[in-house]
Amino acid sequence: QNRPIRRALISVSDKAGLEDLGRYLSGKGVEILSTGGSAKALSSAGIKVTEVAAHTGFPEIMDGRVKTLHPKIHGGLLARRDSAEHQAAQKTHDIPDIDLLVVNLYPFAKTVAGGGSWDDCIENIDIGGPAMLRGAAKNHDFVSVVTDPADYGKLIAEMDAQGGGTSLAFRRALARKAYAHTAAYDGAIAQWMSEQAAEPLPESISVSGTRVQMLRYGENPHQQAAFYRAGPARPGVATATQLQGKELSYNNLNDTDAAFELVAEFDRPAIAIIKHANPCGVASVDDASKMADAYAKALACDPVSAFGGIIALNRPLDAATATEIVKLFAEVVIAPKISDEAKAVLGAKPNVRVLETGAMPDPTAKGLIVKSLSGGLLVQDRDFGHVTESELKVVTKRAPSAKEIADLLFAFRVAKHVKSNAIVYAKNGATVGIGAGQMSRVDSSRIAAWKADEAAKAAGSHESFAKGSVVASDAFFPFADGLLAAASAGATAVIQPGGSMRDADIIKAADDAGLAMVLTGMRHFRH
Ligand code: 93A
Repeated sequence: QNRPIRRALISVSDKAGLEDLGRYLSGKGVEILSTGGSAKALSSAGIKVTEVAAHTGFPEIMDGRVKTLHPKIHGGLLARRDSAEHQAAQKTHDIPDIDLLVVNLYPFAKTVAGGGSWDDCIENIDIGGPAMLRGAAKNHDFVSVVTDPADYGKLIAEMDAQGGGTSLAFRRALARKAYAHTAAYDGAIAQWMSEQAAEPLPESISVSGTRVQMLRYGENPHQQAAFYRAGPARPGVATATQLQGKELSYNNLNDTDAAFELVAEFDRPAIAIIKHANPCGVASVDDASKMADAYAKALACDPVSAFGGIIALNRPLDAATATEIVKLFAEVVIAPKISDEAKAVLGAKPNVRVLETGAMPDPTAKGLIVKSLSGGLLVQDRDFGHVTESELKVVTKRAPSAKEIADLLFAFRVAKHVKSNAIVYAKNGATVGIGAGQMSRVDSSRIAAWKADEAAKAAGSHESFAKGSVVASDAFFPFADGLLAAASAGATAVIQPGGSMRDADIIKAADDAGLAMVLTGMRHFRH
């Protein structure tokens, strides 16, 4: 249980607190092994160290790429002190025990964040450090492993309390932290590499497509229009089969695309109702047999605007849901599949355009978006950003509950598909107020809150739908006012990209208002 510490290996990039720790260990009679820079820092502070190279009899080579990658190091960290076989191997190959490992890794994330070159970033991928951390953490029955300078004090307190050793519970907690650290470290490398792999945009571009269909007119009756098929096929409005209804108009095509791309964002069964390419209600449910509930919740968000809307589903449309849909006038219904019973129900409303796509598009797939402006083309990656829970950074004193997290992610994914400035209130997997397309964020906040009040009134509720909701913003709050508007409307948690000059003020305002807030680090403007 309690293991003494007689030999330590110290190899740290962040030299903070190194001297104090070295002096303490030395004072306890611990033999210190150390790598180049760490050894230099320790010995210049008058602390006795043995260079790893002297210990292994093998020099640091290849600019330090190979310094601790030696059986004498890894054997010392991995040997079971209760195994006769391991001890025999140690004796044969002269491998002394290493009881404490203090390592913090090459600053990879910092190098990336500081705009380091490709070569700099690659050179800052630590190999020997994680290998030792993983080995020592695996052998935590016997070895203590520290990765964070903030834990040096805890190690010292533990050794003082345990007569110069450490307890198993302490070592196990350190091991957990070490694996969390190496996992996050490799995660950051993988993410950076995939970002770097992005194809550069071409030197020149020519847009070509095949005219599929002349449209009756464009956005307005005095504009000619046609639909052209172009680019790689993607399940959606351009490839769908139209089962019934009038010909799709220019605006129908545009709005239906927006609606279907929005519902593609969710793993859970979801329905969106779209007007003028903005959602007026989106709801998700836990089971595809409850799509009619999802429709009712989406409709309740803004029943006035929903009239004449486009309805998109990310699961098959069943008869129960179709029965609800036909009660109100809908322009278009789009779903990956329409059941035979649902087809029969929709057949009673022959003007409704019904589209079946066969599949859902991948929201994270890469692709280019082309937009024309006077005298040119604007080309960009499609917004394949898809924030997940592990990317959220809690910045307030209060962390959101699991239920709030689910609603926050839902709201943020909806906000991605709302014209900027976008503010989305959500509760129980459904939007309850959406503010879209305003020139000021605080106006979007106010509109979203007002919509939540109106929807509540329409439903005969005395309490605004925003009460107990969460709120998402597609871009950072430049001032605290938008956030405070959300808090006074009744939101309890906030999701937003962060990155404002005034983030500290905004976080303080959130804390003062008792809000939980997470930052995504990713913005979703949509114009
Ligand atoms: O290049 S490495 O991956 N090769 C190694 O064998 C190795 N061993 C330790 N980097 C390695 N380290 C890292 O060196 C440690 O993780 C630590 O970050 C750094 C400490 O080097 P120095 O003591 O020379 O400043």
